[in-house]
Amino acid sequence: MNHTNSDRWISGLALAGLILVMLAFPAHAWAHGPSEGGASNDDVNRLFRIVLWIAIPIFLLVEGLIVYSIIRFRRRTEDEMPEQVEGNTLLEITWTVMAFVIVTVLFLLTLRALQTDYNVVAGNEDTTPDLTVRVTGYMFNWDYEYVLGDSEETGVMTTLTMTIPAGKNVLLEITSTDVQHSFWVPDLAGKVDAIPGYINTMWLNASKPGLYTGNCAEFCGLNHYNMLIEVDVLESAAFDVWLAEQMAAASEFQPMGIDLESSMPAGDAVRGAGVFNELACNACHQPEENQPSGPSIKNMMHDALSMDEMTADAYLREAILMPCAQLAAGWDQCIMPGNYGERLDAQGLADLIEYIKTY
Ligand code: HEC
Ligand SMILES: [Cu+2]
Repeated sequence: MNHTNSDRWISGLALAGLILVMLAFPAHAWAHGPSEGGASNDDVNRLFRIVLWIAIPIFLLVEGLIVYSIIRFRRRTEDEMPEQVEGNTLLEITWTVMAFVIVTVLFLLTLRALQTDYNVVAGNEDTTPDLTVRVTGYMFNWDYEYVLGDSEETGVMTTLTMTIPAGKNVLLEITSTDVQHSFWVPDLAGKVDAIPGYINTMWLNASKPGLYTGNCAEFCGLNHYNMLIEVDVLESAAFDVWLAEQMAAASEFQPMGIDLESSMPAGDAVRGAGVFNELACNACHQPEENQPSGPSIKNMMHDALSMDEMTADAYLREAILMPCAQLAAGWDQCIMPGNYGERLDAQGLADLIEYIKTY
């Protein structure tokens, strides 16, 4: 019979295709595999390995029996019927009890891992963190505020990148100002939701310096895919230097607030481009038209020049410091963060405006 032969060819090709597809993606499959990045991850990894070692023999047993049965009991003649077996009480009780025992053991181990995860860094009784970072999610970014210990304000705030020391106990206090987000850096720790009006905590103790990346893990709007997380883990001494520099800069810093009146220094477009990235304005404003997250940066100057009652500079200044005061043409919702006045001084604002003008 010819068709069984071609059936074999088709299954063979399908299998080869599947293997090729699987070989093409291993980089993605492993990108967030178990890693050794941080202490709270160690518990998760331990749990993962235990489950893996329980699952491997079961997998081999089940697949082995399937393959054995396929070969041993295959149909040899057109009208052959296999022996009909109706139930086996002993076998059924055995596998029910075994499954129950396995699930119970995994449940208890998971419960233990959850507790060490959320209480304090594994094996450490100290409940005062070396550093606290207040993590605030908003569409579509994260702001980080640094606090020494659990209460000594530093005045340092960053966007885009969170910088922390290696080998120290860092407490994250995670919240959101708008909708629900989720903070997830797979190589450092598990996922913790960022919920408006509520603070969730997570302990980090990153073992190795390096740049760790993650993503908002809760669908939060059209630019959710681009709500990235970067954690820069520095050697403890390098972190102290970084923090001292940031604190010095923060103490000199004179935020604009909602000042729309005072005269401004001359701006510099190149520096402005840096500010635009640092404050992650580009998360919402790209050069492309018709983005759902914000007006194209290319249209800003056009919109600013078409204001009759104010100058282009005054319009851009107001649009940045008080985004809800008047919405850009075609927009009926204020989703731009309203706190840039706290993040910009007069020079930063002037630089930003100068940069927008280059489009
Ligand atoms: C969460 C997304 C988001 C972020 C982040 C954001 N914006 Fe906006 N921005 C908007 C939206 C939406 C509008 C239109 C509605 C409005 O005017 O508030 C807007 C409007 C503007 C306008 C007026 C544009 C026009 O064509 O009239 C300017 C200027 C502007 N943003 C600058 C900035 C700058 C500078 C930053 C960073 C410091 C920034 N935005 C960060 C979403 C964002
Ligand atoms: Cu989000």
